[in-house]
Amino acid sequence: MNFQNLPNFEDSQHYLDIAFSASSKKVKEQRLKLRRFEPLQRAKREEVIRLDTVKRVLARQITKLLKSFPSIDSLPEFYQELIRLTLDYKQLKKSLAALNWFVQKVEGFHDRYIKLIFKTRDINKPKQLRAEFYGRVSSLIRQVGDDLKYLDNARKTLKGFPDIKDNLFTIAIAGFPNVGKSTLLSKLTTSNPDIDSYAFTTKRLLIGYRTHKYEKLQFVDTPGALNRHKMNFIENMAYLALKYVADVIVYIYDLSEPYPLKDQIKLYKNMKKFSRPVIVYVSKTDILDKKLVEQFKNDSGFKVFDNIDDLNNEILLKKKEY
Ligand SMILES: Nc1nc2c(ncn2[C@@H]2O[C@H](COP(=O)(O)OP(=O)(O)OP(=O)(O)O)[C@@H](O)[C@H]2O)c(=O)[nH]1
Ligand SMILES: [Mg+2]
Repeated sequence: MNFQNLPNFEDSQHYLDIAFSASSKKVKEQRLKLRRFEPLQRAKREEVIRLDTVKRVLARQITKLLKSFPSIDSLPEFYQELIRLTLDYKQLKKSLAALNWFVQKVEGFHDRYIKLIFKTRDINKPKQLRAEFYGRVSSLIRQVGDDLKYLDNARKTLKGFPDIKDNLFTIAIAGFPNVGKSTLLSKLTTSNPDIDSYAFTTKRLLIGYRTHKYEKLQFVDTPGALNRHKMNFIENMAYLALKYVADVIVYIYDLSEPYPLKDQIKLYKNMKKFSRPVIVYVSKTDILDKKLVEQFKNDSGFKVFDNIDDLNNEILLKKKEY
């Protein structure tokens, strides 16, 4: 899902200005035609044009915003949870409903005031009715001013969400900070992530792709330490990616132990809760004592991969089995 192109929600005055100026413009355009009518008819028709335009412009602008906003209940679970985590879900729904309410109210007032304009025999009345309608509309849109603000903030939050495709076979790369997750991502995909020698280099969910036999594979680098009780935002996001997006997990052991092996084993065991196949990979074997790697492979009790080609084949095998 890509939330990058959601349009801005402007403040209420912005929409009023657009609607009112469009209505003046429309009347100007029609002025010649309107001259054909006798004064009462002309006064009526002029105001009807204004009301129609204001209603149409407002309904179109606000409906466009509503349509551009993702329908939360039909989003993939990953995004629904992410929204629950980062936004006030109730407020979000309330604000969207408020904008819907606004459009309906404007349409209701429009119909009512059009009828009143048609009925009157007083030449001054159409203008008065139009002013009243404008007042009503201004007050209505002010009532949803906070909702527009809230939705614009929500839009900014959504913009920061990672663009994860929910229809691709997905491999999550997990492990402690600094073990080489991003390095592995760059080896397995065409992406070029930031890699550095300190822990917590990666500050967002990194996503990479590779095509195998015309089929795209999605790789997600899940940064952070996932064994903490109080997880920060990025760790929560990584957790949700493992829970909802991953089809296979590649768990990296780093035997140079930036984090003690026993903690790495504990985190590895924790991966079980996601009920996905977990492939184990040991990183940095180029700088590690060969004996240490062999010993780990023998003692660990599970299958361990230490080179990229074998790891790749195992991933493809898991995909086949999927
Ligand atoms: N020699 C060697 N160095 C590696 C290997 N993999 C990673 N490194 C180094 O280990 C450090 C951490 O690598 P990253 O790929 O940034 O590790 P990470 O798990 O993404 O780290 P965070 O994003 O901080 O969680 C970097 O200095 C890498 O160059 C490897 O296979 N061999
Ligand atoms: Mg990283």
